[in-house]
Amino acid sequence: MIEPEDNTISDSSSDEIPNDSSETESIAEVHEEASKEISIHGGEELDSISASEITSKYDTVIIVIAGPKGSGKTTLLASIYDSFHIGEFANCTFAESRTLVAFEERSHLARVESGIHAPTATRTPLGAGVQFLHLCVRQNSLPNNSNLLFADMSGEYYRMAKDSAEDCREISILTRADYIALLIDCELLSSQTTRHLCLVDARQLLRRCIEEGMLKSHTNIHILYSKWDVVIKSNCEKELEPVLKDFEQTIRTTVEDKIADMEFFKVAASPKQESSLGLGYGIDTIFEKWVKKKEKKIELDISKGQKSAKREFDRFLSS
Ligand SMILES: Nc1nc2c(ncn2[C@@H]2O[C@H](COP(=O)(O)OP(=O)(O)OP(=O)(O)O)[C@@H](O)[C@H]2O)c(=O)[nH]1
Ligand SMILES: [Mg+2]
Repeated sequence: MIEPEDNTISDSSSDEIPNDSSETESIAEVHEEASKEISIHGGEELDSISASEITSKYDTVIIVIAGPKGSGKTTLLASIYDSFHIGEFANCTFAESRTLVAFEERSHLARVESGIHAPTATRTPLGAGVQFLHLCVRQNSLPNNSNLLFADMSGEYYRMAKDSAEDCREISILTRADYIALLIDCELLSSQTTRHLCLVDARQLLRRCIEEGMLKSHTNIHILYSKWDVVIKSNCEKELEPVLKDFEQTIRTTVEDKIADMEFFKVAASPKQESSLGLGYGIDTIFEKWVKKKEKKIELDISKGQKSAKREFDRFLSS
């Protein structure tokens, strides 16, 4: 079972509130002070409460980055951030981010990692729960800014959700996602030994999400074949073609009528130096789709469910 996240101050200490009213009052004051602090953004990842401050103020696109351990989720986020450093990206310009430190950290680690080949350097720990990264951009053709919230989580969640209905239901943010970007690791896809299993795992996760009601009619699923440079290097593009065609047909049949849309992309957030693919290959196309204004605004008002909900996620999702 997924361990509960490190809950907010009000949640984690609620059991300890004594009956004495004066003491209760002083604890309440401390809590109030603490929640004020939460809304002062230090640039780190947002928890669900701080994330919902954004979603309640702005029309926000929620993108869940999902995929097995090491499939490149964190590197993908780093690559988006880095692209805005260079300048205009996907017909957008950077406006602001409340999680600059978190982006900077990922970007730094991704750079270090690609340089020294230390595969564990950027691993997102399971204990970190789901972390939200915020990005506000201006799409060049539109007058208003677009707010995006990315949910980054450890690949362990993916495995647990795939294997257990209960754990799958606990990733409640899936039900609110406008986009679920599901990464399929081409390192696994390129090898005959791991290819079958990695596709079966992805299918199994989606089936589980359907069974547990985690995919909604507003959900868009983007399947990202990550590290596409590895496929090119392994010279197995032709060999993979029918395999992927078959995989895509099968999952379309499984989920397409339950969700808004499903698309497939070949990407390489951080291709190895010898690759002919550019940095962030294919990411601009996807990002442009994410930024596009949603047709339907989803209000996330945490206050209504805050008292009864036990977990941060649940409070985030109460509306
Ligand atoms: N060749 C290649 N390697 C990549 C690419 N993107 C990421 N990687 C490498 O894949 C490894 C894992 O990347 P992460 O971004 O940490 O993966 P993750 O999905 O966040 O992993 P967890 O947080 O453990 O679930 C790192 O060594 C990256 O350098 C890519 O486009 N091409
Ligand atoms: Mg990660």
